[in-house]
Amino acid sequence: MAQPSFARLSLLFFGFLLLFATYSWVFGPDSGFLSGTRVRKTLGSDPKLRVDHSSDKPHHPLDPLTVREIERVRSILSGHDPDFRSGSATIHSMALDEPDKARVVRWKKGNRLPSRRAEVVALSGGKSHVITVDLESGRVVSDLINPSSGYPILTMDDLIAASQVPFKSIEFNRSIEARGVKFSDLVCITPFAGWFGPEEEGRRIIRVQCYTSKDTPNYFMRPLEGLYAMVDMNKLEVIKVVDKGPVPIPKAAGTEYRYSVLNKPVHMDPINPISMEQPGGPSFRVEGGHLVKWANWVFHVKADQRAGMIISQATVRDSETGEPRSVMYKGFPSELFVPYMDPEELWYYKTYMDAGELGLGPPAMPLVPLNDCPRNAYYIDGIFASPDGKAIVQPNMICLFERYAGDVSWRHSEILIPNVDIKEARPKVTLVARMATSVGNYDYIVDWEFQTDGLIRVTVAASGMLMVKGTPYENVDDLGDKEDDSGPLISENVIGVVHDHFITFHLDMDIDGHTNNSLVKFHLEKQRIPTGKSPRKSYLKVKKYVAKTEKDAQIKLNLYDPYEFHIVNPNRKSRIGNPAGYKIVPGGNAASLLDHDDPPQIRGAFTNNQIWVTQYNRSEQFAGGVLVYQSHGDDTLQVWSDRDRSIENKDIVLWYTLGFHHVPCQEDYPVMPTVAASFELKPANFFETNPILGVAPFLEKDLPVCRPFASS
Ligand SMILES: *[C@@H]1O[C@H](CO)[C@@H](O)[C@H](O)[C@H]1NC(C)=O
Ligand SMILES: *[C@@H]1O[C@H](CO)[C@@H](O)[C@H](O)[C@H]1NC(C)=O
Ligand SMILES: *[C@@H]1O[C@H](CO)[C@@H](O)[C@H](O)[C@H]1NC(C)=O
Ligand SMILES: [Cu+2]
Repeated sequence: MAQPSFARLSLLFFGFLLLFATYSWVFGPDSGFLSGTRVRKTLGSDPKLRVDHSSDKPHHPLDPLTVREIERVRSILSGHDPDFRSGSATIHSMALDEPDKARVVRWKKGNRLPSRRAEVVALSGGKSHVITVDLESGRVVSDLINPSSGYPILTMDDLIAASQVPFKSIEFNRSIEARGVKFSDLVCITPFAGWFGPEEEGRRIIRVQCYTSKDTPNYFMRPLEGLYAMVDMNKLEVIKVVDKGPVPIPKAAGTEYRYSVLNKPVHMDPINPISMEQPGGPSFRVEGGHLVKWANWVFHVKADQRAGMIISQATVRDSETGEPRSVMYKGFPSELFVPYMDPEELWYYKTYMDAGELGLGPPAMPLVPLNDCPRNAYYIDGIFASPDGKAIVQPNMICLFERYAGDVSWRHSEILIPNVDIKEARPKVTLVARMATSVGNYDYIVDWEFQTDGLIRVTVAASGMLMVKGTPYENVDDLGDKEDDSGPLISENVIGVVHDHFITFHLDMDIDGHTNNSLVKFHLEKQRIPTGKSPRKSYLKVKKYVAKTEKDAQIKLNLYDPYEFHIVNPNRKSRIGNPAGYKIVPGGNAASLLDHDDPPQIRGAFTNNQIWVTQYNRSEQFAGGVLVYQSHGDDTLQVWSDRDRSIENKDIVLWYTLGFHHVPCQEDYPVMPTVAASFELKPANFFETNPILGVAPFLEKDLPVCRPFASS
């Protein structure tokens, strides 16, 4: 057997993240997450428009840490703890420690910025540290050691190192050899540990599972089933190797997905390229790199290592007065939960929480112009800290674009008035902020879409590769009544294991001010009509309930017991006395059906309800806790909400979980077409009337011959 070179090994064994490969592809081998600062940006595909971030300054209190600030945090930490200087302490996440809300809300352009702080989550001496660093004074303000169960986000270095550990074991090597796979064809991924009891305590553990990339880049479809190694990530030792015996490895044929290699005829008439042109240029501006102004909206957008993308201070102008009115202080995907439905030893632990275990930011690769985002898109970079505290740039991580999908924003035509011809229709143009993150096999595309009528739509689309299981069966008929209960056969020797995806959004609604909001539940109650009163026998009546405490706001959706859920400001009334509000409008959804005593569900307890409202608490941002890896579920949204604090006429936070049950099918192979679900935040008695009544229609004369216009 040919001995692979070390370089080849490290490329092959990079584990969970294709990230590394892409970093070196983007930056060249000497840069990216693994080393050094590379500070530049590409706009669209034009390399001439790269932006240098090395001297960026913050312009707004919520602007993310700059390259210089990250470097400063690094030097402050080196002074604080010699382990940072020597490199034995590692930085797992770093973000702006946002100033108090009251300070941010009072801040106006031209004011001095509130003092800049960073929150660093690090591992030092096997312990988790949550460190607050003040950049102005150059001091560490606090250093909490093991504040809860769990460990910080995994770093790329963790995953690379862990994926190589099994090869220290002769037993593991023999298991690979027994499967007839060349070491040079292996790609090993690192499924996260979950948490299943005290024997896993006191050490960071991870599993390593391998695939073959022979004749395909889509190794995810070619598992070496029946084998894993459990690894101690601190000691870089094998804890155990589990080999249940070889299972036939699915074939490579049919797994290719790259257009340049595939050469597969599509039996359809070709679609000519389409793009939306804006002859007058874009209608939005981005000030200071993060503050977006479009139509009647202003909001702040930034990349974040953990949440991927954060929208802050979304403010809409009043349609009557022009007054800027606050809608949402902060919105972001707070945690994900992706439990697989196979209790077997090789699969039971696969219960991912990708935001807190991995972070959605670093795997959010540069977006692909014209395909991930339309031609008129503007791109924003992400800036993160590497494990050794250096700044790294993720170019083109977020895109912003105006969307015109040919939809109608309102219309009416009138026929009953004699001699009056009325046909009024208005086009719907929206503004989208998008990020796409590739957390291992899966890709999530997260969109925040703003409409001029005040509606915000949040959409999550899932694509990428299934996590599949090898099986000896090649045909459903061979399975007979032995049908594998972990999922359907989707190709020869491939089972698509059933699983769920849940994405829990933190939605800090601030309707007209940041302190005084309430949750009002509008219950649609069926009334039975006494015989003889009406030809009808039943109807719906709406009854209002104001939620008093957090337990009144632990909400499960039910089609046969419908409610509307409004966040209102009881102190801000419309002309006719309705409190100004926004309602959350759920879309297609799924609930977690796991039992509440099941360890993954205890950790993922933020999915016990689809909607929650909690009292604002600046420490309660991440629904699965600050430290999620191997957490026991002692710091989740369920725990906070069970404190049952008052939520009436208070600063409150809305949480919404969007979910999919995923029963795989053949179309999901070898890469799945996107599946999307969304929810809306919709004004409800917020405006006095239809806020876009006065908006002009489009006219032919305003749209001359299309010419390409690089809007960014
Ligand atoms: C296992 O195989 C790899 C790749 O051939 C090799 O580098 C490693 O030394 C082997 N491990 C042992 C314990 O022999
Ligand atoms: C707003 O909330 C604060 C804090 O809960 C409370 O003291 C104040 O009375 C409220 N204002 C109104 C107008 O209800
Ligand atoms: C705020 O949140 C933290 C973390 O959950 C908790 O320790 C603290 O008690 C909370 N404060 C209040 C007033 O609920
Ligand atoms: Cu899925």
